[in-house]
Amino acid sequence: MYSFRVSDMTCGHCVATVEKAVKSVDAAASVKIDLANIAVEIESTKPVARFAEAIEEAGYTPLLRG
Ligand SMILES: [Cu+2]
Repeated sequence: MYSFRVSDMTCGHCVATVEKAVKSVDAAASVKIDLANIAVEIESTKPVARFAEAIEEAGYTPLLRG
């Protein structure tokens, strides 16, 4: 599982945008977003860099945790 902190994710719209970005990399990915903790957890077999890139392209700043 990949775990990111996305500190500039501030509302439900951001959550939807980040989720869409994740799904654009892997439609089958399982994504869990906790807005209160600015946490994005992704379960996928695709490389983590692809998700970081997609979240950046959506206008956010993903920080890989762990
Ligand atoms: Cu927002």
